[in-house]
Amino acid sequence: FSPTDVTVLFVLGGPGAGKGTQCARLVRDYHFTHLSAGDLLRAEQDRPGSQYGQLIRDCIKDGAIVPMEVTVALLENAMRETITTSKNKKFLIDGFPRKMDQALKFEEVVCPAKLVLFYDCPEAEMEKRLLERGKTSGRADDNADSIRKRFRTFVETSMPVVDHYESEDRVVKVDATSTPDGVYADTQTKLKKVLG
Ligand code: UP5
Ligand code: MG
Repeated sequence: FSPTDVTVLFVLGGPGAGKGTQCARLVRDYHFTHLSAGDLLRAEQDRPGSQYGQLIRDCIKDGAIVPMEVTVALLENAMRETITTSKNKKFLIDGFPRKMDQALKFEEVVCPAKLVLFYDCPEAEMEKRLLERGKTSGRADDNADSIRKRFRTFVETSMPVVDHYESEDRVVKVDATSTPDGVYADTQTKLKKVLG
């Protein structure tokens, strides 16, 4: 596909900041296709015959970043499939890029992102949300030990990506502490200002 007629928004934020929750609302109202890198990795992990299953399982449990070749390929395939089957070319890429090498690679080989939506949330609030979700989510990383590791990776590895985009003036930052609908209202206001 041609990078020039594809629109990509990166949706970033710490673990449990509400990226998926907000993406669902944006999909409902603006006809984006939502691609969560974490969801794609979990699906690949469970795909019979995948050569990356164990690697992905280990990384997710440790809150570590899966090597970018795997994630970029999954995203690129999903985009290609969406464009072929539904003709939709507007994508929310959720939870990616979370390491500088991924950011540079994706924008080089797939396409540049139009902007970066960043959900800003204090750790204490994110931890509360994840522990609550962990009671029923079945996610291997919704436990105190994995959450601590996810937070560390976020601060050390993923925030520099946000700072990089911030320095290029490409970040729309939204406070993610209020209710889901409150955060969404703020998202809409800020996106409107930037995208019109
Ligand atoms: N909730 C949401 N919004 C709320 C609000 N405003 N008020 C109160 N509660 C709110 O929300 C989390 C929980 O909070 C839910 O129960 C929700 O109802 C509630 P959600 O919308 O799911 O938040 P989200 O930010 O999407 O949290 P998630 O857990 O998905 O974030 P992560 O970034 O940790 O997870 P992800 O799936 O993206 O990645 C998982 C792992 O995959 C990574 O740790 C890493 O190991 C691996 N990975 C890579 O290696 N490479 C990648 O590129 C991507 C992932
Ligand atoms: Mg998510």
